[in-house]
Amino acid sequence: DKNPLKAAAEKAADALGASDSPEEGIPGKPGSRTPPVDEPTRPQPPLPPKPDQRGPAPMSPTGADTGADPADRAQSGAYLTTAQGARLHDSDHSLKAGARGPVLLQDHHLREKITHFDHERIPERVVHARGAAAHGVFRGYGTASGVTKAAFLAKDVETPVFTRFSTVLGSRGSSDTVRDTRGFATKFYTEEGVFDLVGNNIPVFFIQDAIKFPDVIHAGKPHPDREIPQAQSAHDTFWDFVTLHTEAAHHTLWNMSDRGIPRSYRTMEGFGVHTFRLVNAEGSTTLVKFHWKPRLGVHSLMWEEAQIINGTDPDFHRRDLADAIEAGAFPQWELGIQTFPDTADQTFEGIDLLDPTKIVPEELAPVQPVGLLTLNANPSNYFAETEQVAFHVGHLVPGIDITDDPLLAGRLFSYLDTQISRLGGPNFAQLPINRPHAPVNDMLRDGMHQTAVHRGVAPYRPNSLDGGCPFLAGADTGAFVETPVTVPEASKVREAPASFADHFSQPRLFWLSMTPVEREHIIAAYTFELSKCYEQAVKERALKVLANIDATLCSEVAVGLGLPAPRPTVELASPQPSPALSQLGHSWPVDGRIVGIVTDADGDLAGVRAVREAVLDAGMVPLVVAPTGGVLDADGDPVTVQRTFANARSVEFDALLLAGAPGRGDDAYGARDAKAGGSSAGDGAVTDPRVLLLLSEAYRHGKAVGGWGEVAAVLQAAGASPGGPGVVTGADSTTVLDQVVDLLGEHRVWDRFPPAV
Ligand code: HDE
Repeated sequence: DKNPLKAAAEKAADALGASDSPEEGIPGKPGSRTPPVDEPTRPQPPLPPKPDQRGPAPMSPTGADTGADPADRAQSGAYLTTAQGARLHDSDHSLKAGARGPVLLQDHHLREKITHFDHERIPERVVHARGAAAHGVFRGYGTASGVTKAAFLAKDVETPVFTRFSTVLGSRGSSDTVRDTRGFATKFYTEEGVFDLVGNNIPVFFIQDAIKFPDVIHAGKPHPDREIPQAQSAHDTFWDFVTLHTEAAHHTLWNMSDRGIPRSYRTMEGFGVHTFRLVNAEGSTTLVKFHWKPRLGVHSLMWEEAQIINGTDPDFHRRDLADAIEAGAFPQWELGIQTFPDTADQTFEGIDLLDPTKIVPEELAPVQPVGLLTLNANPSNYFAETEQVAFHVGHLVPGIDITDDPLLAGRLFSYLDTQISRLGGPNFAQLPINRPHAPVNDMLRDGMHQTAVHRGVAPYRPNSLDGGCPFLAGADTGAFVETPVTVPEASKVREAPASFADHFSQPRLFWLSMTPVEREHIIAAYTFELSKCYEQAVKERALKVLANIDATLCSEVAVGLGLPAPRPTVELASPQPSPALSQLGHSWPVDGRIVGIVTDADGDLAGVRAVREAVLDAGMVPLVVAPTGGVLDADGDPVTVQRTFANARSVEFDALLLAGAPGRGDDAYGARDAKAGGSSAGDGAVTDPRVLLLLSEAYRHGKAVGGWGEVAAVLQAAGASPGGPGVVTGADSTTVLDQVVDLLGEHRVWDRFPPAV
């Protein structure tokens, strides 16, 4: 009856190289043994091997068993072959006229190998190029049956899904922790066809009309002359656009808030952004907004942390998602809907539901849970799945329909269009990751990369040659029938409705809903980004926009830029704040959080062992950090080291604990091993500067730090005074940990940042 949380944490620990047993280590990780390599023996094994003779599936990078069935491998047979299946006897040397002679054109294998390689890349997505994805299941609670007939929501059923997270602006190889919006796209393989919920982690968008999409993306992408900066909004063209288009103020404010730098994909909310129209079995309609609520709470990075991670681990989010799933700590989100009556004016409490720059505060329309998403399997092949998956807001199933949001209208066109060029033709729905799980019987034929062998002679309707097949369904036999919405009589115009002109009341609502520390982060983000702009006019215009949101926000950013704060040009609204918009004030599960335990050979290793076990018991991951790799076994009971002072950086840890050293001499934490020399810890002891950096960064980033035994002087030297907010000390390692667990539940030690504005 093992604690399941502990079991998951132990797996996570193994995956991160935190195994305490040198025998069970991970290749390439400290304390690991190298697994035996199956050298090909001569003579070669007989062909063809039965699937169960092929040996285990390849190990994953973290060494965990992927559970993949070796029989599922795309490749089969024991021998290397050409693409045509002819066995090869050499793939390392070109065919030449003599060992030093010219290479012969007749070398088919050489030409095939290089030609295929030359065409391995496909165009990256024009936006959302960098992503990471996972398979999973969605369990409908059956609570939505009153508003929709879509079976995966209306019934208590399980639907397979594939979810891809992404940044928007960066190229495929850019860093994960840049300040940007994140995509959150989920493909539901329902029994009634594919439904895609193609959302973001920010509930509003920069623009109100899709015709502006090329403009906003051209402005956000790197400058066309030098193609810099990569994956950043901190540059002139972005700020030029968002200050000339004040409808962008709301989304920009979310980007400048902590939402722009999530801690993990697992701690992001997701939003469908547009208002959708649900249809129930009786044909009644309800307007809705979709929300994903993460089980681990909404949690963000600190800006400095994000910048350090960009250098130390640009794959931070991708790695976090894959490691968590591999360890069995499956990320979960609850899907919820805000519902609104489908009235002729399509507004709710005065908020225009067709305006994608507006939210409806949860306090006015609560988010009602309708199902649970669990991501439980990593892709087996990045290209085949994560890169080739094709989402589309137009992939709808009966019971879910669209509204007239003009942004949504353009998206309904764009996704299929872009995929035809990105995936090289119109047949990408046949790729395994895109194939519906419902039967497909279309009349689409031929085209590039057609892999189906269609039968029959009459791909047209009606026909008399193929027995009249296939037949048409009606609403009663599961057809998608468009809701017969009345379209008002109107003239053709290129205009926006008057309500779309309110650009400032909701940014103000967001600002007023933030806590003081969240506001400080927003001010710092605007100041940083605008200070990266060269054009004075852009900075001045940005301050004018901020003046229309809030006077303090504007004046604080103006101080940072060394510019005068302008006066507002609109009357500032007084909206009721929405506490649901703030990330603070909640306590969340701590599973999967990473606790660093810093020690050296003189440290209290019994205490290290005890706290390691207690961290695992709490469902978290312990990582022992010491001067060098290997094992510490001063007392004959070895402790495996997972990180060294040379490769550890504070950003990997959610909390840091120092192991005290009974009877330690003047050298604390391996100072004698540090070539760079040490710093005085105040009592004559010398501490390795890398330990001080670990601690001071963790402290600055609002993380719980502490230790047990004689650690006060080292903490003090790192600027983390014992007894200060979130600095926990005591005699016993596990008692200290108990307090750290409480602090971790709140994500950060917010008390460390007293209000300044
Ligand atoms: Fe997208 N968007 N978008 N978008 N979008 C794409 O489709 C587009 C918008 C979103 O992981 C593209 O296959 C237009 C809002 C996500 O594969 C493209 C407009 C929201 C992803 C496209 C928008 C999104 C995309 C690029 C303005 C949140 C990544 C590659 C009208 C609700 C999906 C592709 C994945 C990708 C067009 C605005 C979310 C070009 C024209 C608003 C999560 O078709």
